[in-house]
Amino acid sequence: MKSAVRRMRPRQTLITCPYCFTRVARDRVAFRCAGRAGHGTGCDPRADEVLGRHRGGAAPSLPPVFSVRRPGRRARCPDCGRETGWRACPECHSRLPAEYCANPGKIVALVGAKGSGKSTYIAVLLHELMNRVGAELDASLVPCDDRTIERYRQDFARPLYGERRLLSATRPAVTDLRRDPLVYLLTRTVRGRIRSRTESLTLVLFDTAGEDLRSRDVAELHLRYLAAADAVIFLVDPLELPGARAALSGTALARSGSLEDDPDSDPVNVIGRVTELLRRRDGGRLRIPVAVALSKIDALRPALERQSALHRARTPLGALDLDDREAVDEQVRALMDEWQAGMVDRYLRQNYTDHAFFGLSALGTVPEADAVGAGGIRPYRVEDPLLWLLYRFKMLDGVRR
Ligand SMILES: Nc1nc2c(ncn2[C@@H]2O[C@H](COP(=O)(O)OP(=O)(O)OP(=O)(O)O)[C@@H](O)[C@H]2O)c(=O)[nH]1
Ligand SMILES: [Zn+2]
Ligand SMILES: [Zn+2]
Repeated sequence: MKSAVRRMRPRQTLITCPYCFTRVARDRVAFRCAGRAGHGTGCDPRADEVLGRHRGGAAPSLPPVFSVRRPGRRARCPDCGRETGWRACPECHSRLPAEYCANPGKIVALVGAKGSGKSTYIAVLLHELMNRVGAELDASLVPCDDRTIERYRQDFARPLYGERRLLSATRPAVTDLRRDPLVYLLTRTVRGRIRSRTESLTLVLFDTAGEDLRSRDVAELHLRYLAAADAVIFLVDPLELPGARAALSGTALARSGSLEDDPDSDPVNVIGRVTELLRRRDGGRLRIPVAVALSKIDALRPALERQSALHRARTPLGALDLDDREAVDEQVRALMDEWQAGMVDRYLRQNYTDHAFFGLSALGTVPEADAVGAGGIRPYRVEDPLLWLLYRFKMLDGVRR
């Protein structure tokens, strides 16, 4: 009897708010009154201090948030009696999208040192998921809220794809008023032998700069973000690995090592800090999959051997090509060794049960002064870490050729 009860209350009864990363029990999900919209008889908007505090700006003016005893898809406002389907996080009052509540999915955290290419990577990855890779995987990528739509357009798509300008440096999140993460739901129909099922991955992209994670003054939000993560992608800029500089020439060499004396740009420091924070929730080796991706691999390609897996394009199979995956992993590991960065691998092996190496380029070529190269944006293997994670989460098949 007991076990039956337990089976009926799976872990799914907790939803992680993708904005403040608080774990919320399903029966604590709050609602926001629909207000007067198109009706004329709802509650008046008022300053929502809770939401304002969370976002770090002025309190927005919105109808009130309320809780009910047994929250379903809709609830009646106790003040005005009007029905609403607008669900909200009880902690931060952010809207919880219906599709997210139905299928909370996995949270993927993206972390990288200063200048490692996070913003550019996010912009290009999202663009690829909406276009080429989305089509290949038969997956849809849906932004979960209006701020995500707006931020993507304004901060990422317009400058990079519209104006072909390189993205400017992100300010540390602590001082950033627009510290809302970008929240997307990546949904795939996975064909099973008996029936198909829909699986979702919540991509919560919160461009965490390495300096946000210095152990003493870590912001509460970053802690919760990492504590909620089901997977981590570390972006490592190979141009900041001292050993890799020998392989560079021309513009790439001129652009490398610019942050040499800045400990925040050291990938090993960033990986160490994140691991320390993750340890606060788990002892022993950490079980979440970790993808370590060398960004800006374009700068190194001239120096790589011709037969290197990093010269090949991935064949679009709609599945993870396991042979290709192993070849790239091996190649990047070997490169790291050659660059005296082999300790990254050893450190990860000691601390995580599952990690893999990747090499990618968001831009495809070394950029000119502050513009995208003449050939435009030609991303290379940007989707690889995500495909691997989808495979790990059983949302994508693995094939051998
Ligand atoms: N060669 C090459 N350079 C890149 C690539 N992506 C980004 N860069 C360069 O790296 C610089 C930093 O990129 P950002 O995307 O701003 O890096 P970030 O990690 O968001 O930086 P912070 O916001 O300072 O933490 C850019 O100005 C580009 O010049 C790439 O794919 N190839
Ligand atoms: Zn919240
Ligand atoms: Zn009301």
